[in-house]
Amino acid sequence: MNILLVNPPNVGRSIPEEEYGLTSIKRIFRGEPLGLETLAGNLLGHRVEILDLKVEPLSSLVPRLRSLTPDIVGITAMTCEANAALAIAATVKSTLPSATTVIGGGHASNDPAYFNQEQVDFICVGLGKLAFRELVDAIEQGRKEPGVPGIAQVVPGEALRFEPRVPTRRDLVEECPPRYDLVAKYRPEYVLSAGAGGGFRVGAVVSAYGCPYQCTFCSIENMTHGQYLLHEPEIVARDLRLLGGDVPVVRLVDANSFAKSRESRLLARHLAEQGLQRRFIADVRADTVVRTPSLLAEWAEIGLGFVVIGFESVDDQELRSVNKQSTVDTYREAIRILHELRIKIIGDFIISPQYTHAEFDALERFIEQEAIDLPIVTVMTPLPGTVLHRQMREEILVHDLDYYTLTNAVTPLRLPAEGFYTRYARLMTTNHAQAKL
Ligand code: B12
Ligand code: SF4
Repeated sequence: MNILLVNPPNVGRSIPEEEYGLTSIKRIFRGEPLGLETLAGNLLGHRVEILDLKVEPLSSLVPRLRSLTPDIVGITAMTCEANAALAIAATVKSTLPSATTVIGGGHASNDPAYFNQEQVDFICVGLGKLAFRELVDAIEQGRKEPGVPGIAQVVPGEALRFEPRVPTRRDLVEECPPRYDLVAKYRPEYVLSAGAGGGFRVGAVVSAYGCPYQCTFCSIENMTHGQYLLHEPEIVARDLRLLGGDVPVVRLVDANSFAKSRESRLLARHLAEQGLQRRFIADVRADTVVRTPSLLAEWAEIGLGFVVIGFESVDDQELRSVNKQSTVDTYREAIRILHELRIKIIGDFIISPQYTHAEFDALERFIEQEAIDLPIVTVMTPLPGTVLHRQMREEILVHDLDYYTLTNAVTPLRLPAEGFYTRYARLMTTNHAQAKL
């Protein structure tokens, strides 16, 4: 069968970018759609193409549909891309009415019912590498009701029913690598760039899926039913080799890298033995750094150059309220260790729409005093499917998912909108201009 996998455009509304002069966010990270490359890896025997609409114009969709005439079109989507994914599915149906449309990814895994609409045929809830393959096989065999765990069949107007899929190592189908070759022509566009530091080509590799923690705002838990699944070191090494030596920076796109210290040490040693040093970026918790500084040191030796740390807040009470299971003291210690190891820090912070000038001041002070190399500040957003969403449901003022780019207040502000967004835009613009990566 012919299968087209589509990455939606870089969409979404952003009030600080549209109205308050913020321009730096979308420039910093551009990345490959590894989820789609991963699905493609387990579709041997089919003709598979990837259309990355974050690189190509949206107008390329219809010509590509006409030239490939796919039997199945798979679309990935985060929450802010949910409406874009629905629009793409509608275009597929109007261009090729017989094609089957499947939506998967972050939003589908957290709020599958959102896609229970007529232009969609199936929704993949959670990891899709094995589930999608099983669905494709069922479609090829002409089964009307595929009954694949983790795949919901759309019935508009009725409640969505499907058997959940709790993933195991089997779902990783480790023997089939991601199809990096399918995005080879886009590779020069996948860059990390910030401030005075210039840009680097960046590639993506997974070493772990899911996360053992449950921060209330985070949508990762539903991707894996709370499981934390690791790839074998040989698999990570294979994927690094396939990605190629001409991609100097590799982002481990795990939600939480190094959460199992023994396994992470074995991985570092295996990569060192194989001569697979790269400039790595990894998302690491601050308490992991404090608990196992020697692990970070081993990774620094094989090239760990940047860590992304979800600090979220610089106030212990706020950290407790989102179940972060960490403290500001731990943050300061982690930062000290990382500075000593010369590992650069990309710090994720979440500001609450309830912030006043005092909280903005405290955050600015922390970022400056602790010399965070690149702060990324987002606005607390109750993403559908998360605990935070259940807690704040009644307070949500903006329901249009186009605004769920994490840069807008979708719940009430305490400061006047102009004051809030002006400070937010200033915080990001100043820090990004000074960033050196
Ligand atoms: C790399 C990345 C990006 C990249 C590229 C992503 C891309 N598709 O092109 C870039 C830098 C562009 C990006 C941008 C943003 N991102 Co981002 N990103 C990630 C990150 C770190 C890794 C994603 C990844 O590659 N995972 C590895 C692959 C293998 O897994 P996967 O994509 O989940 O795919 C599997 C399943 O989901 C499923 N699946 C996925 N798609 C499909 C499709 C079908 C048909 C099927 C059957 C199955 C399926 O099967 C796959 C294989 O098992 C995640 C965090 C994380 N660790 O997940 C955040 C994450 C996805 N991003 C997030 C956010 C918020 C954003 C931004 C809004 C940030 C911002 N404020 O600018 C923007 C939005 C872009 C836009 N449209 O404007 C959130 C999404 C939360 C949500 N529910 O919406 C995440 C979860 C991080 C977080 N903070 O919580 N991002
Ligand atoms: S925010 Fe980070 S530590 Fe918390 S649940 Fe999500 S991935 Fe895990």
